Amino acid sequence: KPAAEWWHAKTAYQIYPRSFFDSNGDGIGDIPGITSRLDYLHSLGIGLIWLSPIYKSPMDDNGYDISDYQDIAPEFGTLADFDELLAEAKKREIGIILDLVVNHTSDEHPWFLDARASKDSPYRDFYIWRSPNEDGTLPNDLLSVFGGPAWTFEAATGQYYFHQFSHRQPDLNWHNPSVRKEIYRMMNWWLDRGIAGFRMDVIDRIAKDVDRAITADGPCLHDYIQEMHRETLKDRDVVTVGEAWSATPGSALLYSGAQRGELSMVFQFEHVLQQWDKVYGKWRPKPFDLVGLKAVLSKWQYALSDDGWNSLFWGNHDLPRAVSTYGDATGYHRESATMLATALHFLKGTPFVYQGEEIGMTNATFTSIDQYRDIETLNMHRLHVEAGLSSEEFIAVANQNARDNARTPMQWSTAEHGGFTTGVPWIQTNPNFSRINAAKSMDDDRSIWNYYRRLIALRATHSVIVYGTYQSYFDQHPQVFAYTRTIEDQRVIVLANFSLETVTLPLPDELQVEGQCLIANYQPVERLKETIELKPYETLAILHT
Ligand code: TEU
Ligand code: CA
Repeated sequence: KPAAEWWHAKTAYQIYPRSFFDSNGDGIGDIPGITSRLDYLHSLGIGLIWLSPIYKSPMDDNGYDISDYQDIAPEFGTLADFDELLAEAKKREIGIILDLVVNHTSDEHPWFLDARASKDSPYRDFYIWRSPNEDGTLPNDLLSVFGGPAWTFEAATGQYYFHQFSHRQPDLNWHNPSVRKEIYRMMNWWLDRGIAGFRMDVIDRIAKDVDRAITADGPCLHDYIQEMHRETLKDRDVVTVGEAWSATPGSALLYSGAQRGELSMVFQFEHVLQQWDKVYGKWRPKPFDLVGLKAVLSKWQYALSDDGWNSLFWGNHDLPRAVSTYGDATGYHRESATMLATALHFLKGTPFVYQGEEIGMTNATFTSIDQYRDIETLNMHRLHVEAGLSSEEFIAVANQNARDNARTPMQWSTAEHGGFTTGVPWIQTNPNFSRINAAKSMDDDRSIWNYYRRLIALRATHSVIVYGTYQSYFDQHPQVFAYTRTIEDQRVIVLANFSLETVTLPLPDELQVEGQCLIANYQPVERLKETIELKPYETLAILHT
């Protein structure tokens, strides 16, 4: 059993700064805006904030393209604003973790500006350069995640540089010890400032071996993470989350095993990938499959039960809104949003709430490509249209899975633009803000927001939710997710109906118990008999002692 850590019982909240709160009317969310909303997060019970990138950046990928790791983007504020945010968060016992984006820099980073100018630059080997093949073709056929080749030609020096994302995000060469040294120095600079840790962007892709066409999970990956740990994290009481789309339960134990000296946990995406087409990914929707989803969730609960640690999330800034994806954003909005929260927050691991999820924000309903802002979506739109798809057909899919679904402004109130800005927002606010907004949700005791607040408080006060052993039930049931968490003489039973039908569920003897209803989104239930009838999206958790 892993030793208890301060962050085990915390609930985390992800802020996408650009869309959270605009303090000065320029239409872009900013750091003073976040500071002004700390009381909101504190009253929700949040103990940890993950801030998406706030560093200086030309914003080709909304800050995931960094041109100065030790400065703040002027549209977000200043270092003084950041220090104030940190201090104010600390007063409320909220730790702040920063996004560490070190697989690549911006093409405007001084290292790259110098490297691209000459083959003799001292920074040339900070990046990955290859000459064209003899017949003039690209070094190989590796592709960028955002579409098109992963190689861009640099005429000044006659070579290609490698980029797994946009051509404005050149990949760093982690096999160069000077690169690693610079990164560790920069990490220590932030850690000394008092941050609570890092979320590490595409950490599974840093140790690529391009000549063998290896991108994720490359050779030396875990050596580098262990070195990073020795040079920066060791002897500091911080929390780290590595983003790893390639993670399996096996590799997650390497990343997060207690004796490994690597990370606290990873974001793994098997539950997301399970829903995507094997070949076409998210651009070809698949019908929702609860049995498959449960199999993935259970697999991870069992695999990391004795060592390692899970992160728990339905959404983030790259994924569509949870209630639109797994629930019913119209007819059963409150019921399905609270059901999803329950199903996730009683699992073992650290829950991450993505901004707006706590009020049930839904996908955007854009009708024209001009309304989209995301580089990935704009690139994919161009490529799909070139390949013969109509713009309307593409937008129908983008409305389900594009990243901008999660990036529309946070809906604070019924004021214009949802109270996010007094100016013109950088991306359109979802017009449903008059119905779905924080002010209204905080006011109503039965709201999604108040339900999240109760859930988060339960985790903080019940060690069975933090450490209890997981056991799933009804694995083949196509509508209900059911599991228990057990520690010593305490057992929590969680039932969640993922469908808009009423389900009659016969219960096995061991679940026919009486207890305290911890939470429920219809009527509280204290006693489970031979059968239970679960209404559409009904959920409940009972503590039996
Ligand atoms: O995301 C990694 C990543 O692979 C995503 O781009 C994801 O695959 C894609 O959205 C699915 O279609 C991280 C960041 O979270 C993302 O915002 C950045 O764009 C990306 O890295 C590059 O830094
Ligand atoms: Ca602003």
